Amino acid sequence: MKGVSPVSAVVCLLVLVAACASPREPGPSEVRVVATGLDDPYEMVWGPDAFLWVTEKSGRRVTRVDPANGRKVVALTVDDAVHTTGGQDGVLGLALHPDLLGGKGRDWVYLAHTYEAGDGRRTKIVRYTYDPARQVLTSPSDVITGLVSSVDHQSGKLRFGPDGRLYYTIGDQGANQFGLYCETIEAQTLPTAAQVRAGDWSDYQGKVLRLDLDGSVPGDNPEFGGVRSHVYAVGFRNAQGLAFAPSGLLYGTDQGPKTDDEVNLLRPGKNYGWPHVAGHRDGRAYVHARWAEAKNGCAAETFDDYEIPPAVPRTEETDWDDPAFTPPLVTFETVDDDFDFRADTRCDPATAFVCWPTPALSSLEPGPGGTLLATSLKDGAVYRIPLTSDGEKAGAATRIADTVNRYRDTAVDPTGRTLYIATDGAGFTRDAAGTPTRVLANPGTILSYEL
Ligand SMILES: [Ca+2]
Ligand SMILES: [Ca+2]
Repeated sequence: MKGVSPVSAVVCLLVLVAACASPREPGPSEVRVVATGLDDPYEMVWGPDAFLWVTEKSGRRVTRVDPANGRKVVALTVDDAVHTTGGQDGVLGLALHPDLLGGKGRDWVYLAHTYEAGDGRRTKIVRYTYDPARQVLTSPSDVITGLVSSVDHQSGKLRFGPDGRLYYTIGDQGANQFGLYCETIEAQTLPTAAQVRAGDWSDYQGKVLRLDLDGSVPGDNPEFGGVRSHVYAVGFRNAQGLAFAPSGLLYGTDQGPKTDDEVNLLRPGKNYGWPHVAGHRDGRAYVHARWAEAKNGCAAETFDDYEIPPAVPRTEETDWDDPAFTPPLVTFETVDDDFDFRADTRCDPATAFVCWPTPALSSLEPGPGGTLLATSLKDGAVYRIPLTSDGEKAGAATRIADTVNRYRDTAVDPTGRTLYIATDGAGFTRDAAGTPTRVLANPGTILSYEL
């Protein structure tokens, strides 16, 4: 377990470095191992059977875990799911119908996963029926198919809303950076009426979607540009957190490019800014470099995380405005324009992203006492975010449950006292000193922590 020495606490006070911005809470609770041997658990939900229902992204399974003893029962192997080694695709979001095991004939479980379509990889959402006698998921029925997919920024979180609709986050697919730097970010691109009529969902990336349970477009979905589609809100980069609070308000996280991870209050018809804006529209430490529009063609340019070549057009945050723009409730690690992203010499070019200040928020869960709980991939920590009583504002986050792991998702038991945390199987995180490491304390594990 990580701890904060008095010396480092004093150093934090003195220099107020970004990593110290969220004070750690004292407390007697410790992190315990519940179950091991999971292949990149991605989404974890507390079920009415008092089991944790877990998707395994690379394992291409849905596994039920008994939190009392860690026993694992495979409910489904997704034969047509595909996963790229090291990629963000695979078996992703899971949502349970509220009538599951309620004796109403609606023992339904919704699952999102990547699959091989004729013309490349896509994502679909499928409804399965749970057979409690055999403890397996059967009778797959497609809800929606043909959603975009790539190796990066899938987001892929699925929720059953209090309004009886499905909500799904779909990321910007990792466009405009790293190996995909010549792809254009389509998070602001709106589907046309002709596309909706044709069932063409190819412009849904970088959005939050809202679907009827049969996959159709709800009649009360918002219109964007005069067109009603599955799109509920636009302008996201990698929205891996999605949570309905008991109030019915919907919250989500987004991962910033190097700064400005976000917690957002999600409302229909709103624009959350990406890629024009990261965090607030404040012109701090982010400009949008449009690599695909490079003067001599994108391929003529070499991608660089820090220097934008003169031939690559750029847009400042303040160059863009939209009345629907909705700033985040909270940002994590907003830094100033002169922040040196290369200053941390503990990272090399291959691990630079680990040293950039953002925590890489990876999930969101309602916590006790009107809080939200967000996991971090780069910190192996859960951030506890207090909300105001009306849910419209949030206070400063505090860190709990620190370990050297990549935290992927959480679930809370019905008492609200025990928090379960699922960890990635591999990848980089930061150790207690903030140094990048790929030695994870508990890879592919479900941990518990008493709140
Ligand atoms: Ca945003
Ligand atoms: Ca900003």
